[in-house]
Amino acid sequence: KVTLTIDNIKVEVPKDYTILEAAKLAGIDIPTLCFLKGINEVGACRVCLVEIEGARTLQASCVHPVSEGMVVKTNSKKVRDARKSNVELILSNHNRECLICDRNKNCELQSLSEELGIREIPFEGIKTEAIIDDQSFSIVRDQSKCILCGRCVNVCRNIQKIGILDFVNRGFDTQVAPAFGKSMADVPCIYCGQCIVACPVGALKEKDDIEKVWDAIENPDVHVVVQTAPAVRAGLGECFELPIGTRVTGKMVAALKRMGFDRVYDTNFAADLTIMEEGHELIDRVQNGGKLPMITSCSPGWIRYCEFNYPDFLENLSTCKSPHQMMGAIIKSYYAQKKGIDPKNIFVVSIMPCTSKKTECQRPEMNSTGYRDVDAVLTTRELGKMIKQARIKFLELEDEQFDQDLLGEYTGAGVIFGATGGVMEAALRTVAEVLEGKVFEEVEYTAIRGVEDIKEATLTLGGMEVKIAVAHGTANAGKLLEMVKLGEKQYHFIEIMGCSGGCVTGGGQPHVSAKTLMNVDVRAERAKALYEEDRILPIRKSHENLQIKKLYEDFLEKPNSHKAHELLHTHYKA
Ligand code: HC1
Ligand code: SF4
Repeated sequence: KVTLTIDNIKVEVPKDYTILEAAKLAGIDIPTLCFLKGINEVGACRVCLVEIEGARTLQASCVHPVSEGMVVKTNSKKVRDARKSNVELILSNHNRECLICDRNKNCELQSLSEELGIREIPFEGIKTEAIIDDQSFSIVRDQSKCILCGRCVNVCRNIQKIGILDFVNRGFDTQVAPAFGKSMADVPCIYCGQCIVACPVGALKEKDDIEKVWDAIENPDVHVVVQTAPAVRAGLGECFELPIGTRVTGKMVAALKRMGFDRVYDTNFAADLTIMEEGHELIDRVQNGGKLPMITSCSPGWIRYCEFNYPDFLENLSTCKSPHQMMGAIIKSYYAQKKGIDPKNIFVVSIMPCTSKKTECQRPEMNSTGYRDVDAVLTTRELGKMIKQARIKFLELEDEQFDQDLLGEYTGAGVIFGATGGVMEAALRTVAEVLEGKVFEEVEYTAIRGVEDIKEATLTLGGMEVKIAVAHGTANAGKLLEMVKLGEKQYHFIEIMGCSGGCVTGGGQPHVSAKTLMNVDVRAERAKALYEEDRILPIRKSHENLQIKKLYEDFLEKPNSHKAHELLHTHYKA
């Protein structure tokens, strides 16, 4: 430990701390901009400057280590002036159309310039060319708003181990972009959106599909069915200033009904359906010598990662489509039939915590009824905006229930899909009972919960040892697959999600400021909301969902039937 003095406060901290960390411990707030805990600690923006007694120049506190007896000032005139000039410099080459920016009132640069009292920009100069790349279905990049902080670069390179975005050119022409001037549509980007979540400003955002959905709602000839992903309920409240991890299922449903959707369903129903299909697929592969390990296929970011980087494992992927695509296919077949609605007049909207799903729903194979399974995907953030556009007082809404008929029931197993380990746990709840032929009281598989990088367990099911593993974030996925490839590890079943933490921290979830991220593990907080909902639901196993049973009886026959394959399964090709 070392002792130092910051703004006249003595503080004792571990000796590997930075000044920024020490200040935080002493309750002193130093502003930051490029800093993102554990992801981007590079001291590039020089906003977190502090004065150290005896040092000739001001130092970036996010990278400067503490030392014994150090005396630091975080708020001297010299510090304040330098900080202000640095932010003014950034602003001098920034597209300052804040009023019409996607991040208006939710921008770290905007808040910072307000806090620092910036009222004019002394050095007006030439601005970076406004290159807007909106070619992909998922992500829009606006160069004129980029502040070169490097947060997206490092999240993509180090957390996802993909490296799509990088600094290109030099000096004033420096940009953050894919290499060789390519569009994000033409590189092996998996559209996970983690770069969007990391961006402090409006340089990266999702492709906006809001108007398309308002138009469908407005059209009297179109029957608009909306479904919400498990993780949305754990994030949406943050758009309305509720604490991270507040579960807002009932208010979300109430809002969707007021917005004018004809039907409001939960993707959880289809998560239960996925478990029926995927669980039986696993049993079949294990018993009949199919390709193992079987790997989950619900995360489209992970699927793209596999297609680009591990094509040898494509046969290991479960052939199941992701739950929301299954839901779309069932809505345009079974539901359409039962309700007597022509599927050509049905428009399915998925509200997802994910930006990759915007691309997934456009994949050519996702149209097993002859119509798109899903017509539009909106992120949690976009739903938050629509609720505000509709001037709905979200916080005052009384809880309402999802529509109950046909596809309205869901179990706890479906809800936990949204957290890393959840799909695996949900599958085990069903597979264990099918293989053992008895009912288990205990349904919680805690070994595979939590945010550890790679989780493993060995279970005895039906007299057989079953080895399972769970990885989240593509860097961990790559690590796990390398071990499998080298024969160092053997498993029967693997769950992989493209984003660290699983869907709860998907690229479409509300932005959390770098300041908040210093104190909270958002992955764990949001996951709690899902485990809480699981615990209070009367049914917690997918195979006990009565409407799923009915769907098989009336329509699909049995898991992995010919019809189920036609509608709910696919094949991924390199
Ligand atoms: Fe997910 Fe899934 S859990 S992929 O994370 O399998 O997005 O929430 O909807 O489809 O159910 C996302 C979440 C989501 C699907 C389900
Ligand atoms: Fe990288 Fe994901 Fe962003 Fe693509 S979407 S650039 S893979 S972080």
